[in-house]
Amino acid sequence: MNVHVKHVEANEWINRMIKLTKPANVIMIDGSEKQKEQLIKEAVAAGELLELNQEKLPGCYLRRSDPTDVARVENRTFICTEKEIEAGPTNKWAYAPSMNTKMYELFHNSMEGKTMYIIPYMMGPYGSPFSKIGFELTDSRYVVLSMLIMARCGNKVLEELGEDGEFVKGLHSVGTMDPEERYICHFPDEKAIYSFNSEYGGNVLQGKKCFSLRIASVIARDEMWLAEHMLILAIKKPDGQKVYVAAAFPSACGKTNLAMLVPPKKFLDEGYEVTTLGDDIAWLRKAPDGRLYAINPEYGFFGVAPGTSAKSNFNALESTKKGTIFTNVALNTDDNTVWWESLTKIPPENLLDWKGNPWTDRENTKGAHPNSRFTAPAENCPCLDEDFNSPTGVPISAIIFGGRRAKIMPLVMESFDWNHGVFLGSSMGSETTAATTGQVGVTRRDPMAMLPFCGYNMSDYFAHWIEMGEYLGDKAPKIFNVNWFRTDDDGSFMWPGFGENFRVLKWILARCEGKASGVECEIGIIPEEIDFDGLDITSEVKAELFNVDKERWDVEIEEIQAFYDKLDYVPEALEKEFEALKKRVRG
Ligand code: GTP
Ligand code: SPV
Ligand code: MN
Repeated sequence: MNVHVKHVEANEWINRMIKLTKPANVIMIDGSEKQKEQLIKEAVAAGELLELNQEKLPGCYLRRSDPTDVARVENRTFICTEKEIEAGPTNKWAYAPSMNTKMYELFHNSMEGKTMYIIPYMMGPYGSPFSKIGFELTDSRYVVLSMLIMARCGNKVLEELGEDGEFVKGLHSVGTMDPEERYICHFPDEKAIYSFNSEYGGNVLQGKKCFSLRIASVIARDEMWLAEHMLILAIKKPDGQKVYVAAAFPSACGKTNLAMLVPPKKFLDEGYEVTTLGDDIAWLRKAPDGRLYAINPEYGFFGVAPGTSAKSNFNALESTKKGTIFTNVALNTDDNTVWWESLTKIPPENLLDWKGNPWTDRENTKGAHPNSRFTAPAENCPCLDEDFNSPTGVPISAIIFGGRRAKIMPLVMESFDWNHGVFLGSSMGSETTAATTGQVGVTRRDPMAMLPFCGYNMSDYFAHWIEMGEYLGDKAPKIFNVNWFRTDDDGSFMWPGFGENFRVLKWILARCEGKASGVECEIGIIPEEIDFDGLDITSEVKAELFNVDKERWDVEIEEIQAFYDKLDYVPEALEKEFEALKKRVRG
């Protein structure tokens, strides 16, 4: 069994992987509708996908995963290098030669009797200096069909690769699904990715977190750009001018929702409009005009289903109406459609839960898994920005960091300058969510929302951010911090969030244009005034949303210190920022 690819090095590597894994059959993914239809047919026949109501949801399918395989597995995700210091204390490190041997053993004969699909994929628009190419060799049809949504795949990519282009190598096998032997391995030096015993998105759709963040962050460090866990959106002002922002929030903390936000009616009437460029990953580079430009390397949305409704995120829901794969949501057996928590206030009567059993204990169990997802083509999104496929990307005016903080962080603040903004990113905390296995709701440091995704030493990553500021000089975007998740004494969210977050974006926009005033406080610059007009919110709540509680900040400083102490080093510029914060808070 062998294949022929024009690219010499790719051809040699692919045939070596075929020899190693010994598939019974090899299929090259060409990106055609016809091939996709054939694969869907086979997947349905094999029970890997369940066909949904094709009148209501054309081209949509339901996937039920292995119940142990529902999220990213950070304790099974490795950065494999020669020296531990290259991965740093925030990553799980493995000695590259030993892990290589382990991979060789795992993948030996791993595709016996199965078909290997060769997916040539591109992260980024065609014909763009930002874009990069990878191959994923997989024995999972579900992975192929998901990759076809999430990345640009097929013959067109092979054409762009040519005979000597660069590419990232990727191998994936479903294996036995043994969670103890689950491996998500990255070899930054070889630019290689291996995923074994999982079929969950973030573990195995290798173009996503594995390539576009872990491997790309290393390339970005070397080539002086940024690969970040950020959404990209555009705000069109009533005068027609567009301003672009990028925002990094940890997993399941609101990127998809902010990216597709519908402004409150008042602002729509005034002529504001929000359009989406990306909901999870941004690659950012200095352009010839000196500004920082961003592209979204992905081609689809792998979004959190629960919480998504016509009210909370109309555009995301619309995006899932055709050509979408739903994973681990509930099935409405009356009309063969999908359901998840909050899709409707009252759940339909006849539901199978995410495991496929009648959903009877509705008090104590969930219908959909909390990390159930939709995999939807970006082109479906009603508010997709016209520059989604632009090879040059869009110029970023503001970078926003944020997380889930019940008490400490204000609704919004601006950093004093770039380095202070990098400090805010580096010291970010957030309560954990269901997007990764482990306890939910514990606060952990998640710098720049990149804790699970930075492919190299976090200290060097911080130093790289500081260096990017120097490189961009006075054309660097302004940096902000937001928090939609402040709670009152009952534990309820104080801020309505979702579309109302536009009010915060509007202040950010005005700050970028030098048109709004801010007040310097201990932790940053907070708004003197924010447009709360038409919002039912008390003055006490307004005040509380911006309250800086010195006692809590005293504890926060200790927590930041504990995190910084764990790192190999803290760049001097950040030490300085931290010292200045301590002085301002503690006097
Ligand atoms: P990943 O895909 O894991 O990276 O997640 P994400 O950052 O794109 O998060 P997403 O927008 O999918 O939101 C995750 C959860 O947060 C959903 O359950 C949302 O309903 C909820 N959420 C998003 N925005 C807001 C908000 O402004 N306020 C509140 N209270 N919840 C929000
Ligand atoms: C996240 O967890 O940040 C996601 C989903 O966007 S995953 O692709 O699994 O990483
Ligand atoms: Mn994400």
